[in-house]
Amino acid sequence: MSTRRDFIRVTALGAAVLPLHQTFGLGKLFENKPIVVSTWPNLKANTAAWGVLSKGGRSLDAVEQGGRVVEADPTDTSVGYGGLPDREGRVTLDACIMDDQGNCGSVAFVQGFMHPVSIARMVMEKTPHVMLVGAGAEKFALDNGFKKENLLTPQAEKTWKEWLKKSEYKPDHSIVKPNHDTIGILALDDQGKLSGACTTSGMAFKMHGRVGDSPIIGAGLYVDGDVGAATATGVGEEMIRISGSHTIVELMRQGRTPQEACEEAVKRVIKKHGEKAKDLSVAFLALSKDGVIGAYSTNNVFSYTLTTPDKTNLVIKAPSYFP
Ligand code: SD4
Repeated sequence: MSTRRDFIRVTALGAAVLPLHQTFGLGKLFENKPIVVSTWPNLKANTAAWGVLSKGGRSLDAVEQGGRVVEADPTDTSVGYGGLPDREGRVTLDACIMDDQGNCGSVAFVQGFMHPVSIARMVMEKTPHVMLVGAGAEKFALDNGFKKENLLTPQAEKTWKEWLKKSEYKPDHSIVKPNHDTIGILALDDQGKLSGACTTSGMAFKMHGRVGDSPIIGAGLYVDGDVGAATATGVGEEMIRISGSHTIVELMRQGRTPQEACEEAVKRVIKKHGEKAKDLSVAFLALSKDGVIGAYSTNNVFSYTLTTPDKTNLVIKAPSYFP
């Protein structure tokens, strides 16, 4: 059954208004490449990625560019500049990137750099490692020409000071609005190559040193060029526990559709938490190598943004376990 809540009209890019994920988004095979899909209403990210893909560029460049736009946006309080700090008032960032060949790079607990997704890409391309964290990642960034800057905006500082009055940590993604909008972005280029990236400032007011799912290959992001890709948003501890994105890609390899695979991953979270998962947002987005999309969430807060060659940009409400 269609409802108005199944999609949100997109005006920023002059998009066509098309109905429902049932007929348009989820489960449909997009034969015409390229495709880009990202978590939350992330039109800026998709537009940046599309700028690369529409010129025949690589999906790896597209997902990096998509992530960078959100990292530089001070109004997104879950990613990069303007991200809400931890409980000590420090903005600490996590990001990763992966291509269709199993190449991947990741940084976690990085402070003072606007573009962790690009540092992650450099880890992938210039080091023998997959993941650098904290001071080591920051030194690597400085050595490679990244500029150190203050990422705590006056607005984020104000929100943190307000939070300090009660100092109550609620990892409830649906209620704590500022925790939304971590970007996970998946792209399929016109050569049929898949890539993904994920970047975040993590859960607002987390403990200093906490790292979520977003920089962890297999939890917040996984790509296998022979199968598909998946990414996640929500309370990262839950995705880590089930290796969520890797689980989804493996289920797809075994023949599940991207939608079925996302639903199974969410059900594993539900199995642990039962009714409590209503207040525990965990959402997955998947794209198969053929261009089929899946999206599913524990609760009714998740939407994703889809861009395809017919110049459609849609923000689409994902189905959820709890209505
Ligand atoms: C984390 N998964 O650090 C991230 C938070 C998130 O939108 O997705 N925010 O746990």
